Amino acid sequence: MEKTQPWWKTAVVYQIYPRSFQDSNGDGIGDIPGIISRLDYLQFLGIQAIWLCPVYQSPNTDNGYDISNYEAVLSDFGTMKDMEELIRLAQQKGIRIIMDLVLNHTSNQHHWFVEAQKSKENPYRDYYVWADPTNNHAPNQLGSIFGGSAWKYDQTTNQYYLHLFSEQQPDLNWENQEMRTKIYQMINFWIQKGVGGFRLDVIDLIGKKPLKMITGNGPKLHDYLKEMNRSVFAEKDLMTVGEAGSATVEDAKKYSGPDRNELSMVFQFEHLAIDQQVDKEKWDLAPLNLEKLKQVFVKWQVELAGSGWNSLFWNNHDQPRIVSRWGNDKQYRVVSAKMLAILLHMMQGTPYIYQGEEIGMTNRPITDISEADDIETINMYQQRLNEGYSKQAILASINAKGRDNARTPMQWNDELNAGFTTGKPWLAVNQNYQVINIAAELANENSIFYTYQKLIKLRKSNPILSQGNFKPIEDTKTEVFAYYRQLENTKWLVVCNFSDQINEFNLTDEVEKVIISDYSDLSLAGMGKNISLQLRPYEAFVVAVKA
Ligand code: TEU
Ligand code: CA
Repeated sequence: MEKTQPWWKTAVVYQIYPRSFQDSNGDGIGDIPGIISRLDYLQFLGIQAIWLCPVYQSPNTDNGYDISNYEAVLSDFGTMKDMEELIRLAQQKGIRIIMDLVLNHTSNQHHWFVEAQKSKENPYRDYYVWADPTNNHAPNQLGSIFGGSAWKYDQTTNQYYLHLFSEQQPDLNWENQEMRTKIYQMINFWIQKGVGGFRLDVIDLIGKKPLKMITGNGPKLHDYLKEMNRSVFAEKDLMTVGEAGSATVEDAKKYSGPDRNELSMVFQFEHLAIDQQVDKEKWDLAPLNLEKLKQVFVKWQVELAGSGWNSLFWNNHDQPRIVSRWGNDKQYRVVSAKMLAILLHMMQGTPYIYQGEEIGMTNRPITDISEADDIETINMYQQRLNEGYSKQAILASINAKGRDNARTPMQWNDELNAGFTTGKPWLAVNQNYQVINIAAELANENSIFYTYQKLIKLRKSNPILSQGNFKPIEDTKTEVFAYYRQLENTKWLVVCNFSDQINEFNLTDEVEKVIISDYSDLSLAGMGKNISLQLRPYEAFVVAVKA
C-alpha cells in the first residue's frame, strides 16, 4: 500500500459549467457569486475539487473557450474579487478550484491576435499559425472540428490563419518560445491566486504541424508539456488533467506516467466514441456495443495501472447526459443512473461528476434549430442541410449528441426556472425540473444524490478503490459487467446489470458484506456461494468477498 498518495488519487472532482450552474443577479446567466452560494451543497455532496469551465474575458462564440484575456474575469460571471473569494471560501471547505486552461487557441479578439493581424512584421505575428495561399486557395485540406476549412483568409496580409475550431478561435503557434513563456507567466498568475490545479483544453493539439496535416500528438507535444511542467507545475501540489481526445493507453502513459513530469492524468474518449459509426462523426449514430464498452474499460484499467492514472467520467459540457444516452431516462431513470455511477466509481482513477449528473438530469430534446445555442450544433445543422440530410435526421443527431443537452440550467428545486434564475435563462430549463431537482433528491434518502455521496465517501476512506488492482470477470452475460478490486486481503466484487432486462450472474464467492447497491432491499441472505443471481433491471451492487 502506498503511504502518501497525492490528494487527487482519492478525490472526486465536480465539473461546473458556470453559465448554467446558479445565477445570483437575475440576468439569466450563472455566475461566480452563484457558485459561492452553492458551496455548502457541494461540501455536503463531499467532492474535494471543482473543475471550473472558463470564466475569463471572452466574446462567447464558443461559450468561453475563445479567450480574449486570460487574466480577467468576464463581467457576466462577476469580478476578479469574486474569483478570489470563491478560491478562498472553497479552500475553507476543503475544496480546491481547478481552472480550465485553453492554450491551443485564443479568441480573435485577444490583443495578441488583433496585433498579429496588422502586418507580417508585427511582433505578435508568429504567436499564431499563418500560411501563404496555395493556387489562390487555402494552404491545404485541413478541416475545422466545427466544420469547413481550418484556414481563414486574411485580406490585409494575403495569408491564411489556422483555426482548428471556429474562425473566431485562431490557433496559437507553440513553436514560438516567447509565446510559450507568456503562457507560463499566465499560468503562474493563477497559481499565485491559490488554485488547486488545471484542466488543459485539447492539449493533444498543441504539437500540431498543420502543413503536414498533423493535429493531435505532434512531434514536440511532450517536449512542450515537460517544459510547462518544469516552468510552472513542478514541486507544487497541483492536479493537472489534459483533454486528449486522440489519446491511446500508450499516449496516456506518456502524459501521466509517475516519472514523466508532465500531467497528473488525461481525459481520453475511447469509451464515449462507441455509439458512433466507425471513422464517421459523433452525429452518425450507432447503437452502444456493450462488449466493446467492457473491453475498452478493462483495457484502460489493466494497462494503465501503475504506469499512469485514469480519469473516470461519463459526462462533461460537451457530451450528452449519460442517463439519456446509455441509461434509461424513462421508467428506470433512477436505478440506471445509480448503476452507471457505481460501475464507474468502483474503478481505479479520479472520478469526475458533471453538474446535474448526481441527480440524474437528462437530455433536453429540441424540435427546431432555433432552440439550439451551441456553435458546433448550429454549424453542423447548416452543413448537413447543405449536404442534403433531412431536418428530421439532423435533429435526431442533435438530440442524441448535441452539447446543449449538458448545458441546460441546473435544476435546484421545483420553483420558477428550477431555482436557477429569477430572470430569463440564457438557455431554456428542461421542463422535467418539476420532478428532477436537487431539493427533491435531498429529501429522498433513496435518491441518486445519496448514491453519489456514498460513492465519494467510499473512495475517500477505502484505499482499495485508489490502490487496489482491477480484475475483470470474463464469463458473464454481455449485459452484465462484473469485476473485482483487491488490495492485500480486502476484495470487493462489483456486479452491474447494464440492461432493462433481468440477467443472471453466477456468484462463486463467499460474500461477507454489502458495500453499496442500487436496490435498497438487497440482502446477504440471498447471496450464498455458487448460486445464480437473477439481476433486476440495472441492478448494481458491490460486496466484500472472501479474498
Ligand atoms: O473540446 C474539444 C473538442 O473537440 C470538442 O469539440 C468536443 O470534444 C466535441 O464537441 C465532442 O464531440 C474542447 C472543449 O471542451 C470544448 O467545449 C471547446 O468547444 C473546444 O475544446 C474548443 O476549445
Ligand atoms: Ca448572473
